[in-house]
Amino acid sequence: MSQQPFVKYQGLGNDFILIDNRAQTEPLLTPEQTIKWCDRRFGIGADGVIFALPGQEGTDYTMRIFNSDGSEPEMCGNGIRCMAQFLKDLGAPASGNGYQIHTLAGRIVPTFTSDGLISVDMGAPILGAADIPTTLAEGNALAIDRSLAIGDRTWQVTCVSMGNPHCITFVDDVAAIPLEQIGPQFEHNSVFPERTNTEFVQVLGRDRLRMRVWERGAGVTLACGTGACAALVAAVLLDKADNEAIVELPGGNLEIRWDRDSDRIHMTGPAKRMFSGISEI
Ligand code: ZDP
Repeated sequence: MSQQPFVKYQGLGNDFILIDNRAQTEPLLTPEQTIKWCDRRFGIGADGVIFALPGQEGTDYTMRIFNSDGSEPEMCGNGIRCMAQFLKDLGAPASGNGYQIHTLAGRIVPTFTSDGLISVDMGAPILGAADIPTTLAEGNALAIDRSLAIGDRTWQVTCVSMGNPHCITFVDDVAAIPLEQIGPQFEHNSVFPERTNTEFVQVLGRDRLRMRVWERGAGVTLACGTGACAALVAAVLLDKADNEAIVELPGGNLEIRWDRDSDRIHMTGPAKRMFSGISEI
């Protein structure tokens, strides 16, 4: 392909290739090119590619993201922090102390905190089974604490969508979970018609969770922003946590708060620019 500039960012080790796509309404890469770019040995290496497109529906910009397998998720929590930092680094004009960003999960609003972090209004969690989607509950009932047989055991799972689907299961020791082995069996289980992201969560206290994730379309990653939000929601619904908690991920910590008055979730964490380059892939 022609020479395409890119910038590499990571949020807690969940890493993305960012493309300045503000002059066109369609992503500059195809899903097939994305798979090649994300390859860690034959490409640039990333968990996904993010396109910063012109705004829609009254927003400043639009984010689209392709996973490393070329599939397109609705939303990405770590990715939207990287996108906000990318726009700031580009000097892109904002409507306030942050950006209004259109995503396939609706309008998401990241703002910059005084201590160099990015705080994101992630919107409301979606709890109806049909909307998530999962068939683990009837129609649009809540899929809380449902039994799911995978591998040689039955897991108690709770399903939450943050625009993208998540399946959360609480365990005594996240370190003991064979992610690579069972993650794909959750992701591709027939009870998840759009596949699913899966979070294994250990409760350290009512204000502290530890989590490991198997991501839909990306496999094991060091962090998942939407997953951390979904994990807190599941923990609150099962009365294992309060409305505000630190979520420890392999790549570092996120602060998650569920404002029950507005029903919106706020996620705060870092996003860092690592390097820029010109792809010749
Ligand atoms: O839903 C999906 O297919 C996820 N793989 C999208 C990426 C989610 C992410 N890890 C996040 O931080 O929310 C980027």
